[in-house]
Amino acid sequence: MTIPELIDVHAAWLPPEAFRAIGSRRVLVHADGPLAETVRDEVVHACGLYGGSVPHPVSDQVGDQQVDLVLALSSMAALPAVAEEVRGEALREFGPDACGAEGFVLACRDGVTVVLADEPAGLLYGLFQVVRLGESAFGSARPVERHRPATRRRMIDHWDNIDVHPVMGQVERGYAGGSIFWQNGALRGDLTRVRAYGRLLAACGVNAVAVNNVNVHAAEARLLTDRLGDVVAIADALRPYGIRVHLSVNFASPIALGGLPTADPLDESVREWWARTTERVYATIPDFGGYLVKADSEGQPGPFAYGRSHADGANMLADAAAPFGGVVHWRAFVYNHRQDWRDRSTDRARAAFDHFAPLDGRFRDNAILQVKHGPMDFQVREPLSPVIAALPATRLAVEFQVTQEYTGQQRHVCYLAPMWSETLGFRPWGDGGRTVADVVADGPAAGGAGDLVAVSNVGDDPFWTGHPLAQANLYAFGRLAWAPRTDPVAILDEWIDLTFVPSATGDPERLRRTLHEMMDESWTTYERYTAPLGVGFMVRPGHHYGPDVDGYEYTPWGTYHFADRDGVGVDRTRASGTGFTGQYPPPWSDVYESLTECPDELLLFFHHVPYGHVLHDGSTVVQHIYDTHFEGAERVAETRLRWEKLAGDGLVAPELHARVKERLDEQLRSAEEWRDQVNAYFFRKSGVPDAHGRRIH
Ligand code: GCW
Repeated sequence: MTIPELIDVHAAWLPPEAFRAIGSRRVLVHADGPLAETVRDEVVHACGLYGGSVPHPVSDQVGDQQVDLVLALSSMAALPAVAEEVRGEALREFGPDACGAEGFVLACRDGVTVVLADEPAGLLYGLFQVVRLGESAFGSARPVERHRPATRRRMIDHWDNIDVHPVMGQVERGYAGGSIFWQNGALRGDLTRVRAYGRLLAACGVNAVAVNNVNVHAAEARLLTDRLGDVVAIADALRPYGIRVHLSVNFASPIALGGLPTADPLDESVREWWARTTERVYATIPDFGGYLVKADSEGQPGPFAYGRSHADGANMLADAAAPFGGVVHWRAFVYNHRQDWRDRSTDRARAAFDHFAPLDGRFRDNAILQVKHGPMDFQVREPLSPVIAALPATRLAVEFQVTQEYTGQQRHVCYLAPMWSETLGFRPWGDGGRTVADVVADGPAAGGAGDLVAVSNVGDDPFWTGHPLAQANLYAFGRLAWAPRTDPVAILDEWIDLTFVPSATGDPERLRRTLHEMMDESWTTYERYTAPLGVGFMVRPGHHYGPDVDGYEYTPWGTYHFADRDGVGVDRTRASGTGFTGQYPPPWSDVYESLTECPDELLLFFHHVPYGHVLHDGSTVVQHIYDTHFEGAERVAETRLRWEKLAGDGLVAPELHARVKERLDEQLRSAEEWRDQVNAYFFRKSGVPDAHGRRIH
């Protein structure tokens, strides 16, 4: 295999220079299997660039070979002496199953760096860990450390269509151009970019990709049957980097593709159709990952049409996939999107729990309930979805959105890892209880580890993600899915060190400092100038970019803020509201219920309060809105100036500098528009002037 190299496409976090430390050394790769070939090819490629060498492991001489880096399977009969020592120590310290299917141990002693893994996938991840460490992987002694992913599947879901959809475009909620898989209604002829993508994903730990949109339109439905060849080709391109391919399927496929009169999950002919179809998929792609399903949601077909439950629907597909080791990711994003805004008893936030909590224990082992991290829809601030704490006997996947649908659409800088990290560290059962990361990692009492999933932000844009700094979100998702407790600031450091530092001339410290200043708090900056205190939305309907405070207020979508002349917010209490707070276990059911205990940042998610309500910091709600909106826009102006100062210093490539600058200009324009619309709106509603007398229109 040749290492995928692209012209005119940004190298993201794998520029050739990131391999300098490895490529200038003597490296022994001692392993068999297809992924081991990838490791070898990577090392050979790097050494070709930087003058290192890759001696062949000749088994009876392996022990004597003089090398700087050993990448070996721990099962190999003969290892160099230091690697033998590391193997022995790892065994003593971590036991026989030290690494599992994807982990590795890393050590450096006597000047030799050693990576050992039980399976080739572990070696691949170990190699990329050495890339991350760069020079610091070599030379000085490093005790044996073990790295194992916390989650079974670290998955990216593409919302790509084959065709360009009249409203949504080719990539639904995509802000980085067209699909990297399809063009002009067909699979792209050259999949080098897909291979390069797989390589980037492996380098941050991702091991699964769903290739098509969960809203499965007519052409895309056929990927399951007569267009399966497209999926085969994508799987072939991603396989060398340890990535399995999954497919979004349409629940009504037996009707649309199979010509059956029904898609009833309990109908024998329907079950038979799925069984046969799935058998064919696995005969063609033996390592196929499984199905992803959005059913009875936003117009997609599902089991409700037949009076069946979501467990019936998911289990039918799970049964079809089970003989081949496949899984079904069944989305919990089910709610009534045709609600009457006048109906105050329906609360969209409640929907997923109401639908799925009663089904706990009824899902097959290979059916995984995929839950958006918040109860609404990827807003800049939401509480945790109570579903995550409500199904102890069901396998869960938590879904994040790397694509910045509601967080600036890759025109705004918004580093999302701090938000995800907060979610993963949240303790649904209170202090001393398990975290979300624990729930995902350990799985239900009965099953194995769960999954972390995110919606992709990648397209055919030369910078992959439209906004070059949005690459950090994809990288950070992978790293958090591997190790959920990692500090997002440390992840950003890694990303900067890989993406920019190796090729920067000048003072990399300055670059690092500037990027941290621009990105570390960009999420809360975005929150400051958009919808306040957890209330959400206030975006333009349809495309969801830019402010429109009442845009969704009288729509059927269930996303309201209820602002009037006296106050704002959604009463979700048990005492007087929709009762949503009761979906949480204690202590949160009480904390959120209580007006005094509810955290400020979620106040308007749970309560309707007067504008004069005093927050914990002593400010009133309306003054808080003014202050944060002025401050948010100011912060964006500062961010923009910081970036301008980096121009022309050789710290970042001129094209990249120009692209980020153009986006920052737009971010500032948009942030000011948000500030002015939101402030004007609340000033006009409340009549309360700004305590600091600033200009409100
Ligand atoms: O956030 C909403 C988006 C839809 C999306 C849906 C979902 C794929 O606006 O575009 O559809 O969520 O998650 O299914």
